[in-house]
Amino acid sequence: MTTELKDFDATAADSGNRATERFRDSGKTVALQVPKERVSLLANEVLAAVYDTIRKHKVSYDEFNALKAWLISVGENGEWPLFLDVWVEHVVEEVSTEHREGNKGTIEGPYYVPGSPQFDSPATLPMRKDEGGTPLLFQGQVRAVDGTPLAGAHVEIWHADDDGFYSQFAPGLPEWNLRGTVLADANGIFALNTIQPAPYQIPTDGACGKLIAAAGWHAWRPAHLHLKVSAPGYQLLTAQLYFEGDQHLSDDIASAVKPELVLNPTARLEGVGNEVTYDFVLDAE
Ligand code: MBD
Ligand code: FE
Repeated sequence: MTTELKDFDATAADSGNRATERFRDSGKTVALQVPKERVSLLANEVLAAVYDTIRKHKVSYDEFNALKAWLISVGENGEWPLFLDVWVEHVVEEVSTEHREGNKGTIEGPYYVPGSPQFDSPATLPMRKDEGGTPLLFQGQVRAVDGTPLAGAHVEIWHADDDGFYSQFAPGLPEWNLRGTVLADANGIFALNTIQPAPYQIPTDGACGKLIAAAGWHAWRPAHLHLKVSAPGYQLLTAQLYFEGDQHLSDDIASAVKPELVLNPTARLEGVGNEVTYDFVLDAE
């Protein structure tokens, strides 16, 4: 599938609408059939929680109408993927991976694009000649829970640039900037060169930003690398890795930080920038 790179702006509505389009194209809703009993159970319980909140806090018509207007604008801005991934996905991730013995993962978020260019390890992610940010050598091994190295495992990585922008969701960036799939070697070892991303603020000029401002919250996520690590016969691991010392590790707006996911890069002995080693352990299917 090729992406039409239309002109667009760095607005919440533009990145939101692209995330919405991406989700529609993702195939995640194909053949999706939630049984009637389950829909009824979940819808009733969610509504019951809403009724409880309304009664407990005596919600007024003004507040009800503010909510209605806001929900309408979430859709108009294409921000349902952003809203759900920031405020809901982390609990779905928690319950769906609770039995794993391998690596902790975390949420995918709204800016994944499948089909990134593939490179044999060691690799350098596609980036601009003058890409900002501290160079980072990220390396490690992909193994099974029993320690078997997973030859040829795929380490798919995507992240924001030094200004906090994701390619294909912000204007003016090369299509696959800072996105790539690195193939581990026969020993499951991978190494890739990229840059350390900057802390990331979710778009503030759309509906999600409006909620954040109206509630007096902040819009920050700690700087992060997104990853999908996979090998045939093993469960796909979707993860993010963060950086020690980041000021938003303890108050991520998306509640997606786990202590096991924090990197501590050190200055490279040879070459410029930092390096860090992190191994991935996958559960069998
Ligand atoms: C991101 O980059 C992200 O990772 C999440 C979860 C939500 C919004 C933007
Ligand atoms: Fe992200």
